[in-house]
Amino acid sequence: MSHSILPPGWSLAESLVTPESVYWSRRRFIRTSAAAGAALALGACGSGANGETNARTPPRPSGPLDTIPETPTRDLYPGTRNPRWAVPERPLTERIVAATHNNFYEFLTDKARVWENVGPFEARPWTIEVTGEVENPGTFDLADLEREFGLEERIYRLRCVEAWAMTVPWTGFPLHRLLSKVQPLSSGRYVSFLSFNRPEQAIGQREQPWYPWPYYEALRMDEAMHELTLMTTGIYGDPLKKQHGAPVRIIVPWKYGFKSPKSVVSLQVTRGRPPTLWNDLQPGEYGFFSNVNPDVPHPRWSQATEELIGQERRVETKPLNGYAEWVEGLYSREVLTTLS
Ligand SMILES: Nc1nc2c(c(=O)[nH]1)N[C@H]1C(S)=C(S)[C@@H](COP(=O)(O)O)O[C@H]1N2
Ligand SMILES: [Mo]
Repeated sequence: MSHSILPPGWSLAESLVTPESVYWSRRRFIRTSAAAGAALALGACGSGANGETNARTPPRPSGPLDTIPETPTRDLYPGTRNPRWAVPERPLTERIVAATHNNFYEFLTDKARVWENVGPFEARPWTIEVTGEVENPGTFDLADLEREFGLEERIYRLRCVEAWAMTVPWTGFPLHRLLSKVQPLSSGRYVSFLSFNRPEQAIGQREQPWYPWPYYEALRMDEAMHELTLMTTGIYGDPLKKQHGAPVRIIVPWKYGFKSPKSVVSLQVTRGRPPTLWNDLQPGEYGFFSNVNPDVPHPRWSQATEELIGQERRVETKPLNGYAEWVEGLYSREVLTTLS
């Protein structure tokens, strides 16, 4: 078995056959939903593949949509749609397509089958610890934060560095709400994020020990405070499915997807620039900023176009993923024109 590091683009060739893998995962879904339907007809206490909260999530989900953890804030979903953030030029990705095309290496590197492995992961209850250069550090219950800040729905483009893309309705609250609550000191110039570390619940953490778990990412303070940066707790009007990073992940829509860490357990506000996982593993391929830029190719492939997953077509990639008018002012020319 190879123990070499497999960077986000290792399976690019596979992405060329994605319509087929989507097709096969749909077949599997149709089969498993039929089985779930039969179980219901027999009076089994079904965990429906319909987005309902499950009393207990079984070790193996019955289908890709059956991975929503029991959520104490279920009544807050769907959040209020914020019409300011829409993607008028292309349709939403279908929820089953999004649920069966995931990068979540803590579970599996095969995107079509991540969902099959997330059952043992306990996504609620959940706390977020905030430490570092802040006035009010603390550990916050996610449900309390959701109630305090309220939830809104925003449709964003999602662009993976592997040159595929989706169009997704996320639910959440802006990260700046949480940061304002803890009050960063003037010495706090960056925010780093840590994902969970539970090898007993995540087969990919057990079986791929060569990745430096837990997943770690970071933003500059102005990026973290930007209105677009979303603490994301839901997708398609429901709480996040586990394969999308339940119960809370960051979404930074103008950056490549790996800058949006899933299942985040802590934030640290720091003086210096924190290390980030993919930049540490392959600095020549993945920069700290990693803003979407069609004019700067990855060293191994072009970033000029992207495949819209589930639609079997490619479109041109937009500078800063279509968010240039809101975020271009954050960056120097150097950052905007190079792999940085
Ligand atoms: N903890 C963690 N976060 C992660 C990843 C991961 O493997 N682990 N993959 C990233 C990548 S490469 C992408 S493209 C997006 C995919 O999000 P989605 O599966 O919800 O579409 O999650 C990002 N966040
Ligand atoms: Mo990605």
